[in-house]
Amino acid sequence: MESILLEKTGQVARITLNRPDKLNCFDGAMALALQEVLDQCQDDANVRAVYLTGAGRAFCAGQDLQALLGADAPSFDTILGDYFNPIIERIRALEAPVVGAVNGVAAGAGANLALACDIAVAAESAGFIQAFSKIGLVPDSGGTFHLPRLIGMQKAAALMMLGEKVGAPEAAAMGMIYRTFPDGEFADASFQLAERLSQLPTRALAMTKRLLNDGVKNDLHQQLQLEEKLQVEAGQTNDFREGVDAFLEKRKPEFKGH
Ligand code: LHQ
Repeated sequence: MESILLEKTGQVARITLNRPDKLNCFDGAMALALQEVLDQCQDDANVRAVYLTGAGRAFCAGQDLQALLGADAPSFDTILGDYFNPIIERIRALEAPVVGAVNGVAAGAGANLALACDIAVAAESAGFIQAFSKIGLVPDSGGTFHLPRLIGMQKAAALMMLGEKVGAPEAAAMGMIYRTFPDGEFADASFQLAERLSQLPTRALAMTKRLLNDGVKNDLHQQLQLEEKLQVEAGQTNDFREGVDAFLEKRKPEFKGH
């Protein structure tokens, strides 16, 4: 059974974490397979949105803890340097927006994988656990970068130190994720979000993502300069012309993504 599935529906790439009997926790092969499909998404001009979800009842339980045992267990350097970090960096660098569709529990690196997505949404019964402290580790996979920026230092510290589970509605209320959907509607509603994104002006969304990425390290002057540069670029796209034409003609725009 493939541990990562990639299917294309229209211009959406659906990536499924697929080890449901182990709550989609990652071993090395699965991490490398996810890197590979993220590269395929980046290289395919026809992919205008990415949808990342888990098979079965969980989103992802982080690192496969069983794979840490035995003589051929990977070192922690390898697990982070070769497996998880390149996944997080690929998601942040991917030009197409990534929807993290958290269908069930997201724990450890699995929770932080969801937080690295551009728009994370969750089923109402899903939950997030910064499980690291429970096993004597520190948060990784970008969690200490993304979580305090999303919910503030105090709450991030409490969640990361206590390792308590946060239910999806509470996660949405504190700004950790964009929103929840009722369980019965989750699969369709979250996928529709990715479909909507795939019909928007893709170049402008990619530049928006770059602005948000760079905004955390730039000062105001640098950020204003970058906004100006990218707005000039956005203003040269066909989608900008189409957006203005459609507005003036009082019709729905048909964005082509360039
Ligand atoms: C698992 C796992 C799992 C193996 C469920 N591994 N089997 C970076 C650097 C270096 C080293 C380490 O890691 C990292 C990054 C990290 O991600 S560290 C954090 C690793 N993850 C965790 O500590 C979470 C461990 N899992 C859990 O706490 C629970 O399974 C949660 C709360 C996610 C779900 O609980 P339940 O709904 O009660 O399910 P369960 O515990 O019964 O799990 C179902 C099965 O999945 C079970 O197997 P079994 O054969 O008994 O049915 C679990 O052993 C297996 N599983 N997570 N990470």
